[in-house]
Amino acid sequence: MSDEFFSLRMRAAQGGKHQQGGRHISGAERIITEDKLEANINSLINRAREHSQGSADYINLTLEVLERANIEKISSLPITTITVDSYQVGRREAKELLMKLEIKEQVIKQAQHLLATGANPAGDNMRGAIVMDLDTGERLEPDYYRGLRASKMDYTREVKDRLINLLSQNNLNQSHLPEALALATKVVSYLDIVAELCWSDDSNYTAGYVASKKFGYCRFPALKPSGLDKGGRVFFVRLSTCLEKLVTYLEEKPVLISRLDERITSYNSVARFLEARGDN
Ligand code: PML
Ligand code: MG
Repeated sequence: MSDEFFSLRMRAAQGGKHQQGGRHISGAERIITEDKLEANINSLINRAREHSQGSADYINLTLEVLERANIEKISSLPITTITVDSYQVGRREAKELLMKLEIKEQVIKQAQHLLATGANPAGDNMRGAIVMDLDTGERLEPDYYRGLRASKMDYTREVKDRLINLLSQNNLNQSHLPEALALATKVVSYLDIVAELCWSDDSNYTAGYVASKKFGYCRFPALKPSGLDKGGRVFFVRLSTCLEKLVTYLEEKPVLISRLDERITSYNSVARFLEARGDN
């Protein structure tokens, strides 16, 4: 058996292919060795067929051998929970944190409005992320249905096991959170991406986060009301960025999280979090 790494990707939809109007159900990214392929392929198919968003009738699995020398190894972001007792407070607190990253208030409001109402032209969720100029709020993603999909990121097996242990010791979610953390870690490691705002499009999962190099992965248990399936991601970028390079990095560059940042903290407001860091 070889010790090559494979990128395994799953994208699933209901009502036909994504490009033909099928509704996006689920997506996942793995970077794994050959001995783990079969188990992961089976579990991703099951996930697409038994998803809380519905059972997929279109499942696309892509398998690609990666060149070892091309895999970038990085450390995970530290995790902070800002405890909020409603999604309204969550959105206000998330806005506060994004403003600390020098994103204009009006731009943040626009981003939150798009996620809350459905950012594609039909008023539904996009398949990938919005790319937004942090000064003007201009949307830079070429296709408002597809958006930009960060791809080819995962943890080494050892880091994934330790992360799951750490999350379980801290009573944190062990399914949505690790995948969101891997994506956010890859996304904000890009120089010109200052922050990512996300909340889940899963109707029974209300959590979301603001990720940045500066503050790490800051999660908010509520960023949307329960029962609603409107959600998605916004990457805030500097306009000076070369969009083509950014797209190539996010979609093509394999990133393996090979170091775990074990810091896990919790605060009852962004102000407290900033105060503890000496950032207020
Ligand atoms: C998703 O469901 O795709 C995004 C989940 C974001 C929040 C994860 C968490 O930190 O609990
Ligand atoms: Mg989801």
